[in-house]
Amino acid sequence: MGTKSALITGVTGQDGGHLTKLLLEEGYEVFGVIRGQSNLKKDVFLQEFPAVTLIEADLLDSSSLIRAVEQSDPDEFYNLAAISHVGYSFKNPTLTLDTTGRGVLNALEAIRLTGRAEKTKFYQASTSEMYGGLDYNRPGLGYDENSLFHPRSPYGVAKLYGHWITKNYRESYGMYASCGILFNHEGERRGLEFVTRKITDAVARISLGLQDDVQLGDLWPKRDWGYAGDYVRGMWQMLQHPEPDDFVLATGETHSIEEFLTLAFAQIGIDDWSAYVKRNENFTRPAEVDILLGNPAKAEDMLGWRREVDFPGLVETMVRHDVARLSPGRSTVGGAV
Ligand code: NAP
Ligand code: G4F
Repeated sequence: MGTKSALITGVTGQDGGHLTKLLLEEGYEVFGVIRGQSNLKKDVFLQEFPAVTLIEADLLDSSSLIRAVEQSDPDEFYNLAAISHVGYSFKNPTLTLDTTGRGVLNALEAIRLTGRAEKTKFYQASTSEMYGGLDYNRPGLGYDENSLFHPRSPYGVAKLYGHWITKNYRESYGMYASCGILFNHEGERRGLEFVTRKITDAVARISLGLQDDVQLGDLWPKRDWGYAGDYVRGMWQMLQHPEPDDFVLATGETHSIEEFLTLAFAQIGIDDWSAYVKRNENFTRPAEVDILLGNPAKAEDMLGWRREVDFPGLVETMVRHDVARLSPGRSTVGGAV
């Protein structure tokens, strides 16, 4: 078989960077959807991944997605693009619905309307935010592919639409369309607006005397936090499976933000971090997801997926990366900020 081609939306995001690296290593011809008009963003991306062909398109613009599919003629289409910040989704719910929800339909239609329903395998980036983490709906072994959904944000509700429209296109048109229900995954490419990276960036700055403290919202919520590099391997494994299906990727452990803070500050020799963390109501949400814990047994059994990085290893990697990045005379690693 000749070289496989892949089209990635959200290629400039955290997972887009990790997945691009993986697919290039696997010998794919990679095409990435880039939106907006920023030459800087394109240049930064192409500096790290010169072999990738970037196509200007937007999830909100169906015709641009059709053009992207025609140009790339992909064997695999990874739909990673979204408004992905939960807090932002409360402030911009309509844009979130259009992008994170209807955008998935636009992507599926671009495949179907260009006559590629039998050729192109589709991956949808579903999320553990669809479960909601409430007391009444918390299976002891963690959420799996059959658990109840109770989304708690405009983001979660929009993702639930994307999840079901993907399953619907699988059932209606026989498309190879799979959903990865991924629990939180982090790392050196994580956006600075998400809590883990906000903390490791601040801890690095505090250790270097560049910042005095960090302002955060609620510290009690718990998340099942893994490493993004492990999770994009799982996405790819899903599309190599003989049949389309849905899979949870998670670590099977849950930790509070307080625990993350303790490990992160310990990296710079601070045991009591209370003086460095200030509460700011602006970072709380109208509805919170209390506890997320995932059960990845199906992906482990059927795909042979394993996560390699554990929770302490994740925190250590992120703090070390940010200290190195911010230290005088040191440059950034790859495309990660
Ligand atoms: P991310 O870093 O926020 O990246 C989101 C990407 O979407 C960016 O490249 C962004 O482009 C692009 N995008 C936003 N609106 C767009 C539009 N209208 N048209 C085209 N592209 C658009 O997200 P991530 O952490 O890599 O996550 C990847 C996907 O997995 C997302 O769908 C997210 O919701 C989902 N997910 C993430 C996690 C997690 O823990 N990371 C867990 C479960 C599911 P710009 O660079 O132009 O802004
Ligand atoms: O880092 P977060 O913004 O991630 P969240 O809301 O769990 O969502 C992430 O994971 C989802 C998978 O479950 C993805 F689908 C989604 O796209 C995204 O990648 O917030 C984590 C927790 C929340 O409980 C939040 O309320 O941290 C709490 N938090 C406390 N202070 C904060 C802050 N979150 C952010 N972003 N910033 C704060 O200052």
